[in-house]
Amino acid sequence: MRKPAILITGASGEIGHGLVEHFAANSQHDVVALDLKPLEAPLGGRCTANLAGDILDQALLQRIAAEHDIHEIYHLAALLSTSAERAPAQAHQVNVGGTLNLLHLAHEHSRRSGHPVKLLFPSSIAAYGMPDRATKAKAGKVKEHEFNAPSTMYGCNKLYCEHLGRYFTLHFQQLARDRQGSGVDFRGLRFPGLISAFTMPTGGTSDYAPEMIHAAAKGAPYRCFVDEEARLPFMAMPDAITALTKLAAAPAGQLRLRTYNIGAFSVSARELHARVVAEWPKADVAFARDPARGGIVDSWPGDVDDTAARRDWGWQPAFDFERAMKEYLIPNVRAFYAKR
Ligand code: AKB
Repeated sequence: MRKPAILITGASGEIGHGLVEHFAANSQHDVVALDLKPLEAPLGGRCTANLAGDILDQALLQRIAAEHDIHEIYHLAALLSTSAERAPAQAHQVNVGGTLNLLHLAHEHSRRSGHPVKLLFPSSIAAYGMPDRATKAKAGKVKEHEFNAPSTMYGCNKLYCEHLGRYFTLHFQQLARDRQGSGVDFRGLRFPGLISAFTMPTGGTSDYAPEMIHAAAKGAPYRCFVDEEARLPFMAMPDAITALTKLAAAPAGQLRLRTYNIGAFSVSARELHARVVAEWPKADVAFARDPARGGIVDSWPGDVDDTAARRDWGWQPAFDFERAMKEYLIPNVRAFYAKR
């Protein structure tokens, strides 16, 4: 009997680092990491397989499914919002084509192995499209079904993939005479902007928050591309890992949605800046709004309503803004740069 395996795509990214560490410490499953470049040591060494390759490479995906008994897929590989806006065709290929490949892999593997395959999908607040700042301010915490007209390629990709996942789980091949279902159990989360103490995001638009904190800790100047009034929901990375693993463990019968909002705290760039300066009084931050990237931030909600996640699978963030700064970000970011 082969051991059950967890496949993590985009394993070298921010969430991937946290997930690999989590599974290496807490899971008996094999961990198969896949990214364009392999995970660096020592994290790569903690995986059963540490593979370099592309989610658009069908032959590679088939080989992975043949060599490992995959029970869960954490499909993290994606081009984030700023990168996707700069290369929309490539973003569609990677974000949509890649997700479709993973859904097919999950389906084929379930058919061959006889057990369901869970596909955990990080969607995003980018799936929303707020028409203007006034509406955003008035809307407050948005629910999953509201304002679903994103204005970015990345947001369109994420929203469509949520629907693909729902289709595979509930309606796959609905016209087939001997309809058997796909065997795919898709579970999505709309993440807010994520902030890690140990890694820096690349290619996103919520990146100004981690960039400001890390720049202050390094003593580097930071030119912030949103204005002080810009507001987004954010989450500390440990809560993002908790959310993914908790949603994966939830009994299927309890899940009334296929994709859930999850919230932790909502802050404006002004509030973030004030907290950064309170910790690093010499922080050199200048606000110079880039109309395009600032406009994307304005099109995302200022906060999310995560009642459904709390009700269905007990979502509860551990870190509000103050706790995230005081207990997670400040000490870890300080220690990180002290070593360099
Ligand atoms: C991005 O900025 O693109 C991501 C996201 C909000 O999904 N961090």
